[in-house]
Amino acid sequence: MLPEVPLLLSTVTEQICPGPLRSMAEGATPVVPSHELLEWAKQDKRRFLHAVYRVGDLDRTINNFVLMIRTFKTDYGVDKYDIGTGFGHFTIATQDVYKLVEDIKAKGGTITREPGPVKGGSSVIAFAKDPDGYLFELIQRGPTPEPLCQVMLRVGDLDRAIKFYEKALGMRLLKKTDRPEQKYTIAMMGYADEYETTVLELTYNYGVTEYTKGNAYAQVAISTDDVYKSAEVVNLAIQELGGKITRQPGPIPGINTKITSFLDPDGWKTVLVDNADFLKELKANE
Ligand SMILES: N[C@@H](CCC(=O)N[C@@H](CS)C(=O)NCC(=O)O)C(=O)O
Repeated sequence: MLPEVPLLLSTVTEQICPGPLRSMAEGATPVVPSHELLEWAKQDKRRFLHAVYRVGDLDRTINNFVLMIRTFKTDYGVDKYDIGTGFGHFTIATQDVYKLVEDIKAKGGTITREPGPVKGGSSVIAFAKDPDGYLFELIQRGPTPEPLCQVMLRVGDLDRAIKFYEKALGMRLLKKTDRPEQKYTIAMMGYADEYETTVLELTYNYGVTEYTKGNAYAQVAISTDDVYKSAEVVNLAIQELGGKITRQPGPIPGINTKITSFLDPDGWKTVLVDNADFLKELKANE
């Protein structure tokens, strides 16, 4: 059993998973037929482990956090990052958005959208901006084991993105919401009910097919029991839908945690991390 630790937000100023950039898993001839590989990805022990984003001043970020987020990783000497137009926000669930907004204001934080029902829907939301310019959506919900409940990324082709995450990562389309008045559609992708786990919130704005990535937001990390097999599955999805393997499966030198990483067809990065190695890292850091 994996421990029920909430998804972590990691702030970094360097690529934690450097590796040679190759166009795809070179020479990866699947030894298992592709339909079995795709099925295996759905059965694999997958969960969101953390999201990584870069900040200009780690102490400032930690001091500014009044939210339930654990941050780690250290600094690099860069004090400003470009968030780009594609990254949307991290969503934090709280039982009382109004109170959280008051707390953030009292501590000098910036609220960019006052609490109230989302336009075109009923969930009560607000938005806060952190010192690096990252937006945090605050959403009112009952108690949850995963307070960091959504990572919102904008995509240029929603059907392609849904197919990609289903195939490459064995995720399920948990919910699709179209808001024609607001001219956007969102797809919630994940491994379990969106009220129980962190999900990817993929947003398509009508007619917008390109966004800038900037260099601030980095990636989400997802667990797997087998990074090698995972890379073969990802490769199948890449061949059909686009994307790129950015790190071949294998241990990170010095740490020995096995990972593989890739970009989706929109250029968003995911790192798959070996379950047992990740638990070893957690224990070592206790
Ligand atoms: N054009 C928006 C589409 C996504 C969107 O509007 N999301 C909702 C939350 S699901 C929102 O931010 N609503 C703002 C509001 O209700 O004030 C974007 O790209 O951020």
